[in-house]
Amino acid sequence: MKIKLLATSDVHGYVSPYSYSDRKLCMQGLARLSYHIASLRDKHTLLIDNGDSLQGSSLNYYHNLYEKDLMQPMAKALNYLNYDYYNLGNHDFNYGPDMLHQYMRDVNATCLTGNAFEYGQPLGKEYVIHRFNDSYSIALIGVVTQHIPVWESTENIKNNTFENAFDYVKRTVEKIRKEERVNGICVVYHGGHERHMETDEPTELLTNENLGWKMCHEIEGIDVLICGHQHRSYALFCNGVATLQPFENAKEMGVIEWDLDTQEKTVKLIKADADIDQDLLKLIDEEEQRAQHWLDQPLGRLKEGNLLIQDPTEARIHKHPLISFINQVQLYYATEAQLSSQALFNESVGFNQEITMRDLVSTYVFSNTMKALRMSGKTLKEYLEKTAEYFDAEDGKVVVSRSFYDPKPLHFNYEMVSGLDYTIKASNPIGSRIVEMSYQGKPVKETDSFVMVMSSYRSGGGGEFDMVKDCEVVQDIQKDMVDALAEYILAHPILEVNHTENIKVIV
Ligand SMILES: [Mn+2]
Repeated sequence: MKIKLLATSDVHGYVSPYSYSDRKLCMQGLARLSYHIASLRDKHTLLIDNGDSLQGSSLNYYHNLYEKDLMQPMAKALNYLNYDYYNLGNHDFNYGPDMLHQYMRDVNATCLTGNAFEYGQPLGKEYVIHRFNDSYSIALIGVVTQHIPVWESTENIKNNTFENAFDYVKRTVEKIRKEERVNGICVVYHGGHERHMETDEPTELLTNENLGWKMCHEIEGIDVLICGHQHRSYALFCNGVATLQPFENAKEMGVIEWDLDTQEKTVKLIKADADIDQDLLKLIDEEEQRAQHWLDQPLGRLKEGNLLIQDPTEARIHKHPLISFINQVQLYYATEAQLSSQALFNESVGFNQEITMRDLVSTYVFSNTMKALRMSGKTLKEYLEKTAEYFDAEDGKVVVSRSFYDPKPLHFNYEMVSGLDYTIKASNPIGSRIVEMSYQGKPVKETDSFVMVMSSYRSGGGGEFDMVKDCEVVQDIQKDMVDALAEYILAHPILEVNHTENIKVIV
């Protein structure tokens, strides 16, 4: 028997193919995968979503904020497309347990997530045996990266525990091989590969956030591994295991063709380039229209000029006034902090002179809250040394270090601190690039003490900023950054930006 597995991952609320920043038509969204699904599907096909559905697009954002009692648009879309199984991703925990439970109730597909527990009970199935007929079946195991507590606010996951995904899969595969008779095992993992598939070299710090490579190499009996979480795009064999990761926002779908008799498999990705399924768009149209209307409401006005990003690299080398402005807003909420740290995200658009919600959601593209941490001058220096890794020197010029765009863009990991003067010398070795650092005109000493506000993602050590994750939390500001920005702008209808050129980046 020949079966097919169709897989999406990290869809992040993208049903519609239109960009929320500029309304342009893009190659993304479930509505542009729908006809691909229909043409590939037969009675031996399973359609699987691998998590990170609830957070992301403006449609989701609007829904989660204002219409959370209605059915989640992503649940409507998954049901319309008749998904068979779904997994949970780390971002599905961003809006707390009520939202997650409502989503899980609304989605008709079966939840696979076995290594995420609530009050000790798994949120999904331990594993599933999917029977195609009396003779043919496969086992499905769903897992999510156990790193969720690194990023998630404690309030949202206070009743949850997460088992190491590798340990869970190893144990469960062994159990299935002992107790069940199946034609194969498919692992659906909201996590990715931590090493290069050809050279076996690490592609990131090996923190156990992603364990796909290890699963392929150290667990006997996995036939297929569907990955996600990293927002990467690949389809290949890793140590004989058919594995893939479809790109974010439903830009791609993974297709695995699997002959259960010969165990031959093919693995590929297809692009979201089909005609738009208008019936699917109609299903979410009312909510989409309300979200679009809300996006265009002006909130306030900049006194002078705009804060649009023309050249993102320039905007990082010479801290852009947009970053000064976001730092100013963070310091407004973090009343105990002297310093504020902020990154310019990949593809952030910036603000027009008349600022709308559309400007905010296309600039602050993550769902973060803020934390103000107490740290020593020594820790602050380590923090700046970490962020200074973003640059390199080449032919007498400052350039972006390769690891920040290959294998995937990580520009959001370059932090710019306001409230402090410092100089980064890009040609110095990593770890000794901060050549000047002063606060209110005085050089910073290791024993000095500061309070710095930053995103909840960063304060948890995200992006390998391990030096801050154990710092004392002085203020935990449980406000989504887009809300924080909107509230600040509404309270200050004519906005002045306190911009200083406090960061020098030199060769
Ligand atoms: Mn994701």
